[in-house]
Amino acid sequence: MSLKTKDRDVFDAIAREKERQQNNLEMIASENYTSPAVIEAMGSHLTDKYAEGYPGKRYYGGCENVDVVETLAIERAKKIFGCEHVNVQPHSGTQANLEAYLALIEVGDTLMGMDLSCGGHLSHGHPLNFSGKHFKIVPYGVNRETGRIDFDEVREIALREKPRLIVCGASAYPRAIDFKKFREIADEAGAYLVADIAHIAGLVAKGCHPDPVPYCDVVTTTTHKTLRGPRGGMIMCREKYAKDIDRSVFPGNQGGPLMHVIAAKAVCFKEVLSDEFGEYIKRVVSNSAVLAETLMENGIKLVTDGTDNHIILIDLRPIDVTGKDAEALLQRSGIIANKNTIPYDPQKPFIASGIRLGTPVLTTRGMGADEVRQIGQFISRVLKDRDEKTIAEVKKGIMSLCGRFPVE
Ligand code: DSN
Repeated sequence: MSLKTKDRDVFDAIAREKERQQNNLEMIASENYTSPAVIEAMGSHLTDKYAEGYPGKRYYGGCENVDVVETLAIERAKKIFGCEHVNVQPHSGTQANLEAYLALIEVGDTLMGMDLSCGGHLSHGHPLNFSGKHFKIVPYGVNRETGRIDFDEVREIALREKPRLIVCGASAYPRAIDFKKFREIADEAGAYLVADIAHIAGLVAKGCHPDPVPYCDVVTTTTHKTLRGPRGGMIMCREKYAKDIDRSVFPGNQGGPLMHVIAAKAVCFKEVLSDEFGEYIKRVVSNSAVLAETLMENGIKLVTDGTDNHIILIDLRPIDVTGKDAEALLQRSGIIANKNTIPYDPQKPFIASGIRLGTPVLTTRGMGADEVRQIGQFISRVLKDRDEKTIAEVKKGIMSLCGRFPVE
């Protein structure tokens, strides 16, 4: 029986979500629209299968087909990132981080990560997250004036606190991350180095961001952001950590892997290996640069005064509007974004003084520099004017753009 016949409520909510995606500009930097092939793999019978263990070494019978998809995912990921070992089973990026930490260090050890309010991630040491509860956290931030990572400060903290593990990577940092510098500091401090490339994985895959693999003991990522795959995580590491990583994932922190998601990861990785994806990701970055330039030309202040990647972080304080209000104004105009703290934000995270924007979805829809310039002008008008006439005009313009770029 079809979903439509069996459960009209869920069917309708899914249909409305598709319409919402079509009729709005999705600019949340961590989101993307997957291909029909990725969605087909995710919605397959592989969801039915228990497959605890790894290809060829399972605790259940009947794993011959899931072994094929997991092996494909692993081999393709290795080819993309040039890494020695890959585990494609983590259910999420946070889980991948937990598994990476516990493969290398013990509960109670000192872990150094970027403060969430400066662009880091909950799983890099936030007090309410497992990372902050189970490890002694030493945070590092960014320079107050430049908004950029200050390596002198990172080094000073690392040498003083001697963390056993440093995690680098961010979820709201618009600049390139210098993994080589982090490696030098980790070596001086005697720490393991883990890079969380959840946001920039697609850029790393195609050489549009410095490569962490040569410098890090372990690299974690999600697969659903710039990689444009299914919602999930992945861990890459040097061969010498392979057994510890695999044990930390299963049986350490997970049971049965989500084989339908792993199949979709394999499909995503095949897409990433294509030249077409290379063109896509270059355009994500060039669109982000055009958007940053347009916003700044229109008097909008950006943290770090620009971007090197797919992320733009607006500092709203000079135009005297909060992140919460800006998010609502943009949503009424047909632009979906998220309020975000800016470094050393005077506001609480639920109000925030920033808006984070990203170009992955616009680019997936086929938009280029001309459209992004127009969108930058729309955003600037909404944020500065904040009146009904502007919102109505911009909404009309956005609807017309959305009509020209249908979602696959
Ligand atoms: N929530 C994700 C983001 O928006 O960046 C990180 O997990």
